Amino acid sequence: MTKPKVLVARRAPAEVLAQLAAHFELDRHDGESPLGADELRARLQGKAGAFVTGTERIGAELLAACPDLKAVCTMTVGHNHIDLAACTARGVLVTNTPDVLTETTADFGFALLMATARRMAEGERLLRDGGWKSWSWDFLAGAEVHGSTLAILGMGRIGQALARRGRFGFGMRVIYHNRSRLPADTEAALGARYVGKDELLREADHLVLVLPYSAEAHHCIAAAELARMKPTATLINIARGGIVDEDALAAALRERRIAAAGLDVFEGEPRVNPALLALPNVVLTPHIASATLPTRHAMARLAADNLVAALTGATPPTPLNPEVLPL
Ligand code: 8YV
Repeated sequence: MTKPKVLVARRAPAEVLAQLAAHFELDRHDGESPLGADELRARLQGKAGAFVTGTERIGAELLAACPDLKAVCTMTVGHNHIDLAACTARGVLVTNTPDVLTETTADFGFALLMATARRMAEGERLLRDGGWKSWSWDFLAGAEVHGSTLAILGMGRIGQALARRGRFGFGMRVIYHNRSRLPADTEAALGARYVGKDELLREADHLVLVLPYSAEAHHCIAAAELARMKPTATLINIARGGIVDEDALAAALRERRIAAAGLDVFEGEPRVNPALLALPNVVLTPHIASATLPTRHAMARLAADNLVAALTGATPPTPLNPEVLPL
């Protein structure tokens, strides 16, 4: 029996490639840069499945040009790079990788918050540049983390993992805003209080963005929202770059209308807005919130498990549009 053909669009761990190769005929793109749109379309011809990451855009036009495609399994929890409605309309299954990266991503979110509030990157740069000459009472003095107000926009799995760290690790007051309010017992267990978006912005000492990206979330933190924040506040984004209007953020940081920002995601990544690069009070990291080896292995395994299940008639563990099943 011939094996179904599958495109593995980015490098993946060896054990995951071996698992996929046991079931499928693989076409692997092992280059360090993602395939361009035309090349992706060409390589998907005749493929029943695709193992992708956040760098592959799967839109309606591409789907129309790849009629054999039955399953797109992404090694990410966020899936704004995939047109889910278009996939569903064509009966193409989409899966993502929730849960396995929650704690790791929350760890990084907290690390970025700490580094930003306590000016760690600025201090490190200054020291390496030979700028550490002496001591003074306000030398690199930052914002307090323990006992301050942690404001979380987007209270899904990662938001809740951040809330636990803030509440129980650092004795923070936790407030959140989300499309839907959590059940009362979940709020109580997290020690988190639901507030409107305005109150969230006004009360935040540290505002962390962990909401999924959508048309509605595009630039939902822009000049008007930044103007509501305290001048001492920090803003952390570990969700998607497009949620923040980067020009408005750069202006607010430059004019010290907010104190600092920590960004792991960018609107045009891997390009970074030059206005942000020019500022001292922003910590910039290259989209690495889920980047530990155990977590990246778990993400790749889950994406592969989904693909194998989808194309062998089994039930995929984490489908986004299970209504298209069976394929
Ligand atoms: C990915 C992420 O590593 O899962 C997500 O949604 O943002 C990260 O964990 C990133 O998208 C690269 O593919």
